[in-house]
Amino acid sequence: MGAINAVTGLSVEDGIAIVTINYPPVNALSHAVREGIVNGLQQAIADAAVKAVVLICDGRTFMAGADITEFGKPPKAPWLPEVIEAIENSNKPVIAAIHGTALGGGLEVALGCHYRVAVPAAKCGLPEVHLGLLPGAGGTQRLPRIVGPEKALEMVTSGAHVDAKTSHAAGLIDELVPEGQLRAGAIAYAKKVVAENRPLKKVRDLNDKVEAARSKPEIFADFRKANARKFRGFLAPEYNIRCIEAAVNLPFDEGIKTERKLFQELMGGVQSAAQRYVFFAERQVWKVPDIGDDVQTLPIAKVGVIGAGTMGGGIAMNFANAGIPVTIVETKQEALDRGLGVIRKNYETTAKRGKLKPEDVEKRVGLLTGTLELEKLADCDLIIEAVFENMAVKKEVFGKLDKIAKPGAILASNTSYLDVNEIASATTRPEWVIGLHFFSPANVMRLLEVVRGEKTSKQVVATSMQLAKKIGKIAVLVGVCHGFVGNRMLAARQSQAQAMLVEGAMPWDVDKPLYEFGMPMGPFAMGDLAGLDIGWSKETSTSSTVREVLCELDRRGQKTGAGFYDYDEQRNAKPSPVTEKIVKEFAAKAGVTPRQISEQEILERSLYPMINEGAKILEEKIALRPSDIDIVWINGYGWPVYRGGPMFYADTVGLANVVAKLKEYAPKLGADFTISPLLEQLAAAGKRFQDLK
Ligand code: 3H9
Repeated sequence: MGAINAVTGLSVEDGIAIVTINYPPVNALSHAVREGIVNGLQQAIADAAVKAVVLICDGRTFMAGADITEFGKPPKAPWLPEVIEAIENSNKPVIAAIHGTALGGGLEVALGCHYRVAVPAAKCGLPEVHLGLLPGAGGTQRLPRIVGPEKALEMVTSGAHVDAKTSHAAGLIDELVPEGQLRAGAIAYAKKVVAENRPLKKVRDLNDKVEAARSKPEIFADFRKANARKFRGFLAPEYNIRCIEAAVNLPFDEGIKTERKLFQELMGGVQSAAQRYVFFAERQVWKVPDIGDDVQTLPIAKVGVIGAGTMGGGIAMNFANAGIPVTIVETKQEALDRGLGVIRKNYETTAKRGKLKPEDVEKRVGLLTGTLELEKLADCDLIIEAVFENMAVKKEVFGKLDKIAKPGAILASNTSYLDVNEIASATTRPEWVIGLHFFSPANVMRLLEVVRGEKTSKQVVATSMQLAKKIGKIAVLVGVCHGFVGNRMLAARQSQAQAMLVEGAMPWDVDKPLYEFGMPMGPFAMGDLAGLDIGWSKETSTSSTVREVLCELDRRGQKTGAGFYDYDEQRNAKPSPVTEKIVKEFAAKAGVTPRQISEQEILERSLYPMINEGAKILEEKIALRPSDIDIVWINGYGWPVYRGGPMFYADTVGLANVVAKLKEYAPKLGADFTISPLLEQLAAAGKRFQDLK
């Protein structure tokens, strides 16, 4: 095979030119790849012996998209749309040979080809929306011309990877070739195209499906309406929809102009910058600087979970879902039966929704064994304690586990606040102890804080991170402090929410700007959802906070139909006159004249103290990087991904602005409030959190 450039090869077999891209890991369409395709194609066209061209990739996948690392840098010709134009205008048929994932710009290249073949395991998709973008190399104009506007709308706004069989049925793939025989299959297909003298099929000229939709504007109106909740706050889905609309209503070249304009607008905006940052942050989070590939992970073939409550049950489900047997321990038969019953019901509900096969319900439930004896955990490779959040109780459990667990077993606590070092001190093997902080509901939430104790061994950390990946979590490695990363920052926000109540804001006044900022709900609505009585008891209640008084009135949140808000049967929230009265009484008791607090102040006092706490977390090396903190907030608390997480958001506000506001609000931020020196230093130097390396 001749070399076109460092990443592209060209060979000719029996009149078929094969342009091969080899740019690991994912054959992203970097400058060299684009150049290689164009030059390879030109040589093939110039060679009179060549009758058709196959475009194929080495390695694990077909091109997985534009090279995201080049975004934001000055563009270098040939630009991707030019590459695709060159392919489409080739006077010899070009056939894309797809394996792995043809994504984004990769699928757009394939759509520029005259024909597409793929192996059955291949997938196609336009996932640009996840980067806050739209397919900017003709994808929004060509896709609906093949699959129709309805399916195209779904694909570009969901970014879904569509399997080869479905793609074939939709016309996106012309022929499936046997697994492992892509090259030979593609060459054979190319020969067939030549032998049958098939036309140079240009997708841009296929107008039937878009024309048929031209008189049906309701397609778009209905789609927008049906997805309004899902798309709330995001720009990219709407921009993608507008492009498909343009494909339907405008000639191809005009549609392309619309696509280009909207693509550039998104690319220059803060949402896409945030989402691209998150893309890399999600991959960075797995990298632990002092743990290299030389650290061997341990096999985890059997897991023990102590506690069959909401948390323990959810945790156990994660492992059963991954095919790992779990032994669940409870202290009372009734609690054990209840816990196992809830798990079964959860699986059955999922099956009823069509998301799980009935036989899989039995398979997963079959992997769970309940017991009342802690000794039954003796053969587990990992034991996760999910008992009451109390240090004495946890230490007692770990003391017992130390005697029961086999040597080499990982002993994990699901504590959400407590000192993992102290818990470990109850054992004779602190190097085997780690925190695995799942978020509720544990079988649903993606985040796992992996809490590394002072003595936790590297092997235990590496195994926990690997296991997290296996059970579909995104793991963030954190150090020991009260509340770790997520809950420690949450506490900073909650204390301001409480303070603003006393100053004159109602719960709904505080919640509104946070919801509009993009959070799933504000702090008071969140309290109502979780239950206001967590950690509250009638016997010890002293009416000293609004929450306590609400609980005393049996307003314990959504589950009792009332909390900070009143709820109707459908659990719709309404501001409550009862709560309003209580809040006003508290303000009066504190001698405060209630004032109107602006939405801007509410937002700043909710978010900036969190950012300050995040900076302290970095100073104390509790988190490895600012982007890890952002991953915690996006995946554990629903921080809007288009704002990139609290630390990224702070960078967009400007750290000097954050510091100035914190100083202005300082008298209201509580007696213990101090500004993080790191935050002040960065602000003074005109730097961002992203500049920390
Ligand atoms: C686009 O195409 C725009 C066009 O429409 C218009 C242009 C004008 N670029 O995820 P992994 C890296 S936008 C650069 O761990 P997996 C990734 O950072 C693009 N780098 O592997 C990682 O690096 P490291 C539309 C990329 O097997 C390594 O590759 N396309 C790119 O779990 C391995 O990645 C997409 O959005 C890229 N495009 O999953 C697809 N992609 O090892 C984005 C990956 O240093 N990619 N890297 O951490 C994916 O969804 C997954 O990477 C993929 C493989 C499914 C392909």
